[in-house]
Amino acid sequence: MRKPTPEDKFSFGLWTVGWTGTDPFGTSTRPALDPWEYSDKLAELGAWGITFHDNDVYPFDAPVDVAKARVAQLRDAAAKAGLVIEMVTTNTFSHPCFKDGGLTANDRSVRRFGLRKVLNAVDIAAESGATTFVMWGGREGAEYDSSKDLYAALDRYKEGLDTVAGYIKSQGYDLRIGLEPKPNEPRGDIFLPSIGHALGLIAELEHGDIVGLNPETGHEQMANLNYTHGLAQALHAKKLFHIDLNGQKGLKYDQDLCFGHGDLLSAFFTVDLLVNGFPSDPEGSRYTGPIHFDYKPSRTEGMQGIWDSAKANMETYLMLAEKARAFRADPAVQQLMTDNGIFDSAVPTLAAGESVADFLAADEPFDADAAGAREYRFVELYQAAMRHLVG
Ligand code: 3MF
Ligand code: MG
Ligand code: MG
Ligand code: MG
Repeated sequence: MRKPTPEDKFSFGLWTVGWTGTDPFGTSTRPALDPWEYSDKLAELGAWGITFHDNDVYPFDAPVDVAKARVAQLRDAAAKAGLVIEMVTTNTFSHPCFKDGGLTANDRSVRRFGLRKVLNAVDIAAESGATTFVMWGGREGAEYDSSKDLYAALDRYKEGLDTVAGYIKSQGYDLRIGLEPKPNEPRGDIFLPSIGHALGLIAELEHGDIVGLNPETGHEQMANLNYTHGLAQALHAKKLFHIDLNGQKGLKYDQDLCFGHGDLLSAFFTVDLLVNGFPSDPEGSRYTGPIHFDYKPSRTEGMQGIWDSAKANMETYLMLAEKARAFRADPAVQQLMTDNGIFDSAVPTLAAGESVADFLAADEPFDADAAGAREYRFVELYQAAMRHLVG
């Protein structure tokens, strides 16, 4: 497989390669490097960009001058390595003060502090040249339904998002917000648990034009949802601003495996959508943003395993991209897609200019039995994908 290049737009969160293996049951299994120590190696492996939370770079309680100096040092290292900082986000989940949320905490003083922290990270994002600002509300949620006025909490979420989006506009920043849905973990139930829920709230925002989505493979799969379908709906709404690719094996804790190390066929169709678009390929319906990985090198791995796994994400994506292109270019696949009726689905159900009255008045013959007996051959097309993938 060819080596990744910056044209592939692969990027990594500092918290991914930088994860030391701490989990609820055990301490770290690897040392932490300084945030600026990851750039050279990532660039060498062929990555294009990096992303970070404010507190991946400086501690929660760092004085302003220390925080600024550390971000500057990271920016410098990234620039020297030829990496872009494409996305920045805020940690509103680690410190105990956020145990009941950042923007939706019942405690108003926490919400005011959380909002300030987010706005501060927005400034850092803009100064770092990032074009996406991700908001994962990991602690926005509850374990106990009795603990929340859910209507008010959604109002506070909306208020917080509109304040951040309005601030971005007022500062003239070239930034768009990507909301990252997740059903649970660390909260029992997180607000905005799926792509659809997030799209619903975005539609209610005053500044929703610059608010979209950053869907993560594993998060949708933790809700037993189809990630590729979710990406499609976000694209349909013109709201797919960013992605978090990784691997997840069904309904478990958030595994953050390497991309493709979970449901491989699902990953294949995710890549097919990302590289080939929809069969009808309407203008502007393609995703052109970063191919961002949000995974964790398993805690069984040492420093070698960090780089093995970072490479694995990119290698698998490139292998699947090659297979997905060959799949669509295969004449037998095109014929099966025709037989499946896939191209027919792009034809509007009503004719151009046809009124509902004309439609209802039309005495159109329909052979229900013939339609019921139709052979779609969906299985054979899927098997053709299987042949391309593992044949
Ligand atoms: C948690 C996540 C987060 C988000 C990050 C912003 C720590 O499950 O996926 O990673 O991705 O906060 O991008
Ligand atoms: Mg995650
Ligand atoms: Mg995850
Ligand atoms: Mg994520």
